[in-house]
Amino acid sequence: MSNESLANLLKEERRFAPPAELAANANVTAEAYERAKADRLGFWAEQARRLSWETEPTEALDWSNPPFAKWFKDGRLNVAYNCVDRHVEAGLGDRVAIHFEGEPGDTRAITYADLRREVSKAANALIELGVQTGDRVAIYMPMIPETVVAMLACARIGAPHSLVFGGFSSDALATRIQDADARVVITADGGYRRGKPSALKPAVDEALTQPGTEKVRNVLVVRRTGEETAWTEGRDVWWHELVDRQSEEHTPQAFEAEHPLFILYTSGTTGKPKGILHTSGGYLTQAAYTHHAVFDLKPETDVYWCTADVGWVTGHSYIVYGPLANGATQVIYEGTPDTPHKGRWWEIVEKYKVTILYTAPTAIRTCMKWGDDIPAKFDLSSLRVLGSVGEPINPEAWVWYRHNIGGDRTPVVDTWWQTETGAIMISPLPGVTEAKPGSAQVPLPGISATVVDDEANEVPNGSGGYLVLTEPWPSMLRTIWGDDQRYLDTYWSRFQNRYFAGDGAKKDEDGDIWLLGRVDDVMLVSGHNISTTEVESALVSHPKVAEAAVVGATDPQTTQAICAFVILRGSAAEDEGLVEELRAHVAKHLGPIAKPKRILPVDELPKTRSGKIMRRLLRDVAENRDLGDVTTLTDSTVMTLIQSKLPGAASSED
Ligand code: 6R9
Repeated sequence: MSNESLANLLKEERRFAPPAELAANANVTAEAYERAKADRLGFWAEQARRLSWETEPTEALDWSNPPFAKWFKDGRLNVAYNCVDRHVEAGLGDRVAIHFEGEPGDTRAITYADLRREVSKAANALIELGVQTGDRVAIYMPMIPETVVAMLACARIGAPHSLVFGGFSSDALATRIQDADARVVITADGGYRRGKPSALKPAVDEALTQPGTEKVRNVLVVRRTGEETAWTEGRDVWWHELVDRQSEEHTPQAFEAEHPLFILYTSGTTGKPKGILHTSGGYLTQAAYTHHAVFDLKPETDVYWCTADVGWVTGHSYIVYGPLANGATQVIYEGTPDTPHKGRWWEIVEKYKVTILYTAPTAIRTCMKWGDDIPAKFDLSSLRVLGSVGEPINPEAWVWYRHNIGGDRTPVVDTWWQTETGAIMISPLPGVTEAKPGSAQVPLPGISATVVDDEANEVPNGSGGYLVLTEPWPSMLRTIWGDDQRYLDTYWSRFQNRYFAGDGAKKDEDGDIWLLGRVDDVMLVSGHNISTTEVESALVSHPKVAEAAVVGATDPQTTQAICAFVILRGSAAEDEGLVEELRAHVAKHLGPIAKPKRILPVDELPKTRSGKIMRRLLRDVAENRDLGDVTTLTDSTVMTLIQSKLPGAASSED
């Protein structure tokens, strides 16, 4: 699409009605909001019946000791049975659960019957290693089917897993092993990334030399790359030697609905990472319901693909637990989107006839930067629903996604949620909501959220403030592992009886919710609160800008001064005139107060491995401070490059 027509689309402030056919056959219709409003707990009790319980729960919520929730507490179920066995028992054993696409081009189709065999064998293997119900298992793996099998095997025997993203360092892994007090680590020799094997096992070996990890008895190692791997006799065990010889029979035992399912660490802004604890029945209920409702999943015909890494919460809820509980067929891809060429994702969509795609704004903006001609070479006509998660999606990227990937046919669902919420909370419904590019819009049926001011008063339409969740929800975190007080302090102390999400938000004139980024990212400029997201969105709406990151730098005159880092689109030249043009463009969009004081064109932005911009580091640069911890960056050389571009800095070639 030409930049001009994109600008026109946006200017009209277009609304996108659901496609008629999708609306007519939608899994969830507008009536669900009414039903949930009339009887919220009854609504969730009804959703819990999507699952197969050994003992049906008689009560939805026990909130007698807030904010420590118990959902479906007298119900008993096995999560892995719900994700695997029950589909085989229903005669769907031949349905493909996972189409695996390795980065080098190797493929595997794994049916639900295959999955049951593999998960049963892995569960038997863990038992042979002495793993007992309640023991924690750390999983440090690439994006391969064994990762899903390992997670389900843990769930099957009631051993909570703790996934550590494969891109994390050995230090990050060691901290998480210590905090969760894990007994076994499941890993691989490595995986494929950017066309090469990338080792994982050495980081595990290194982590296990650190104090506090002594209780790890075994390391179970999947052979993926076949590269030479150091071996500790007696501790290390090959997956293919141990798992392959196990019995294919394993009878799943039911656990209480509140039995811990997993711990997943999220890096707080400061201090040690928080181990977010999720339990079984409520989590699976909401993961399954939201996957059914938000993506309109028709398990008989859809091919679903979530591009997240399984090491993030999106991978837990929307690769493993939600889709498999719903009996979906999905694609799992191991590698990077540009290997061996920048059209790899679109080639995969064409090959598997993917119908539902769920990805992140950072990936969409990268594809915009690479150019419209790349997806245009592939047949993407199978797609019918597109999803976005992880960050606010700016209207330009939203419209680009719908047009260039969705062929102007598909709804785009912008889904707001967090590791802590466990599942999607605020999102349009593809067959119901008239979509507004850039807005997550409305809480899902059964979810209560609003925006409040500093004094906890709900703000009127047209105003901004803090996003809060006003009622407990089934997939909510239960606590921070081993630290109930930190759970109370972090989420429940800012506003009484309300969960504070840490995000800024505004309500528009219709009451629809727009996310404005983390509140730590709101800038104070001459007495005005200005959201980094809004300035970034204004910058990206300029035809020459592909990506932008904005921070507030301490300033003697204005408290904070707006400092912007921009990546230019392919051919745009970097000169004095351009910086002035961009400053004027922001002033025109948001008013002169939001005009950035400095704009710095850069080649890359520092991002966490899940694609979120690390504004803390950019603030350090903008304030000429030494950089703190950069270990969670995808590419730590990015910061050196950015610093070398600062006026007065020595060139990195010197
Ligand atoms: C699922 C996930 C949570 C934070 C969250 C918010 C941001 C996620 C968003 C979004 C605007 C969306 N976020 N989805 N912001 N619109 N659709 O990303 O979990 O890694 O824990 O991050 O991500 O700031 O508070 P997590």
